Amino acid sequence: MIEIEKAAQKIKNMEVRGAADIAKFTASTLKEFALKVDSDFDEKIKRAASILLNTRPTAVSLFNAINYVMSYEGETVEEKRRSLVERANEFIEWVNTARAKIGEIGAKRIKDNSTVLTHCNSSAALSVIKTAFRQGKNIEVFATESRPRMQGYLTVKELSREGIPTTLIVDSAVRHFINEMDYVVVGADTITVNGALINKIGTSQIALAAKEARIPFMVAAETYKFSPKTLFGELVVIEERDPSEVAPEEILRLQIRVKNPAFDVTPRDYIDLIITEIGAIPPEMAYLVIKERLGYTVFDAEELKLSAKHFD
Ligand code: RUB
Repeated sequence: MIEIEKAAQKIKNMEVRGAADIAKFTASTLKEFALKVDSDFDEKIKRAASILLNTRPTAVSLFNAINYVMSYEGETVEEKRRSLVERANEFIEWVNTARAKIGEIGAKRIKDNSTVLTHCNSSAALSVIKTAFRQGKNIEVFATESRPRMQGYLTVKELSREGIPTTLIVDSAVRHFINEMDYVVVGADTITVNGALINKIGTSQIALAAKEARIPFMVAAETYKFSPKTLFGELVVIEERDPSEVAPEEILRLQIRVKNPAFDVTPRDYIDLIITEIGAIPPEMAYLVIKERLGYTVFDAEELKLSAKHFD
């Protein structure tokens, strides 16, 4: 179990981060682990899944990845192993192909000679931007720092490697620049059944500024970012991270509270379009994705518990 603990630590300390990469890394960690298990297969895999699930609470991609891989079948250890490995490979393939497809679909929405604002570091959002640029569109990007973990630095590095003209701004400068933007494109950690977006803290303020300025606000989200759990009434847990990420020791020593929520909720009214690998949809269609694509309906509450029980 030591390699599982190590993998879990990588997710917790954000060495592996971003909803898609967390999901993919988890599927591949479970697969590697399954290849080594020789006895008590179900029990050991369940323990491993549970450790991985308890790393970060907000991105439903982690839950969906584990649920997908854990729905393996078979009687013997060999059969179970083969089935699990196959499912893990399928999930990894899903992550890779969806990202590219989102790029293709989303790029069609980006016009030539336009400026795009993005927040944090989303592989799906960057796939849209990079695809549009590679198609020869003349585009420019504004990227926020995304305090406190500065994922914006990763974004500007990636964009500058690509040769895309990029401007880095502090998070609080968004409204100052919003009228110079043509689009906002961000990623997603979770999309709820009512079409709300959960993404990096600050996303909802950007959506508010975009709405006020009538700038289209688009979300790039693979269908495994849609939450079946919200269909059964569960609220999305917003991860609260350590205050030390926000303030230095001299401030933390004062008699004050420091709050550090990692994500926030953008209501669906602020979202123009969600770009998924199966099409560009309005947020109102979230339930259909959960039903048709992920296979859950309101009648499946028991079934959800059943599959979740694998790693409770
Ligand atoms: C990352 C973040 C990203 C989404 C989508 O937060 O909020 O916008 O996860 O990313 P953190 P992707 O850095 O705290 O993990 O499109 O790559 O899945």
